[in-house]
Amino acid sequence: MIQSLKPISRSRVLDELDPVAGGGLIDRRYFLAGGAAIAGLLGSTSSSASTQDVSNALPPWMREPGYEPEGYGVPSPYERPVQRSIIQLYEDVAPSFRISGTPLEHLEGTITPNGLHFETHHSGVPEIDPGRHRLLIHGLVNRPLIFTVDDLLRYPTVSKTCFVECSGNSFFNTLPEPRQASCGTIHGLVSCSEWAGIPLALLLDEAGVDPDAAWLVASGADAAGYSRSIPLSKASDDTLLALYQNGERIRPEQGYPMRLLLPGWEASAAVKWVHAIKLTANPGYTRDETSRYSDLMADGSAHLFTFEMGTKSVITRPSPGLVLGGPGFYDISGLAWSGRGRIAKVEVSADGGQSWAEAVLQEPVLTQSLTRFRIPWRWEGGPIRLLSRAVDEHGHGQPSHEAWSRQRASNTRYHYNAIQAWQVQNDGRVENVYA
Ligand SMILES: Nc1nc2c(c(=O)[nH]1)N[C@H]1C(S)=C(S)[C@@H](COP(=O)(O)O)O[C@H]1N2
Ligand SMILES: [Mo]
Repeated sequence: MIQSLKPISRSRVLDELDPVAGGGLIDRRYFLAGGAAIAGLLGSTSSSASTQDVSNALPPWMREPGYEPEGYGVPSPYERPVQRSIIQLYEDVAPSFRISGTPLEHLEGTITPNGLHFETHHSGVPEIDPGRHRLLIHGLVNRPLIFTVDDLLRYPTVSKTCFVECSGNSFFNTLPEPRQASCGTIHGLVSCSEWAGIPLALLLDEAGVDPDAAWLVASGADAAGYSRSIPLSKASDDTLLALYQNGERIRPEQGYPMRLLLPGWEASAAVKWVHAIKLTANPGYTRDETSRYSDLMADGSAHLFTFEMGTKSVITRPSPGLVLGGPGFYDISGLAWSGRGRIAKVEVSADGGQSWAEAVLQEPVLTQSLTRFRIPWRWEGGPIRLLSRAVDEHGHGQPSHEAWSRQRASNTRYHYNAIQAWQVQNDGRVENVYA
């Protein structure tokens, strides 16, 4: 779906605003000023109404009672076009492998609706009967344990808001030429939810971890038997056995009835439908972590177990999938995140990187979570290049596309976190470019 963005046309208030950087960026403090200024600005978008318009045009929903509510709601039918973009990657070798990106360009705020969470399935979505699902903890432990779902639901629960990002997110940008696709297709293998579940440390403690154990191998109950090795240090730190996603039990696509959640680490290691956790002295070097998810570098080396996700940002509005409906005022809006902590600063450029202005970060800025940034902008029409760059609280920023590509082998596609540039065309269309 390509959606047209309507600008706010000129007004006295807008014309008085001072630019802070090239290409029409306006001081972010404008958003912070709130109240009067915003009201003046909105006044200029709506057309003036008369009492006659209002009474003549009574729509049907104002004349008769509406439909009966249902026990579980769905979005308005008018929002049906807002969908994940589903891609089949390996048609020949793995026909049930699917990825689907969150349609970032159509969403606001930082929490991903459950029905639009991105997905990666190596062999489809298993239909698990929770009554028959078991979690086994074994290997280098004092006493192997088996849990039912009901057992686990009685444990003390904690919740954590964090992003989940596939290490293959943005892989289109590792191709020699920039692919033209929607923002969500390119960058949507990232989502953010409030997860709740049991600290894995609690269950490991109950099993009694042998001092020789330094890793665990977690396996899923899908037909792929998807398995990944995780260092014990992470498993006994902030790893969750997640049972809930944004308040409700985890969706089948996200791992119902339970999955691992590794805040800040690549989602690929967060085993869904987890049913076995084996404590080991060494990594398992499973198929799923050797055939994929290792980083090939330009010097010929391969980096395994590069779990932490880098600092990243992307402007979601405007972005490909949206079209600017003419010159005027827009609010540039985007997402920034870092696997290492909080986002400290996001800067935006509207002149291809010659000048930059600081965006507003929407509170609360949570660690290892999507952070919304915004900056007001006046588009005069004509081609313009928009970029964003984020820095986290530890000073980690984003490389240029060129710098990222220089370090990596030409056929690698994981952990891409370079600065994204969007080219706004004369006609308001937005294209993916490398800068
Ligand atoms: N059992 C199992 N776990 C899995 C996968 C899978 O195919 N099977 N895919 C992994 C990959 S590659 C990613 S990116 C995340 C995706 O999580 P999501 O589908 O909830 O977004 O799950 C991971 N855990
Ligand atoms: Mo992934």
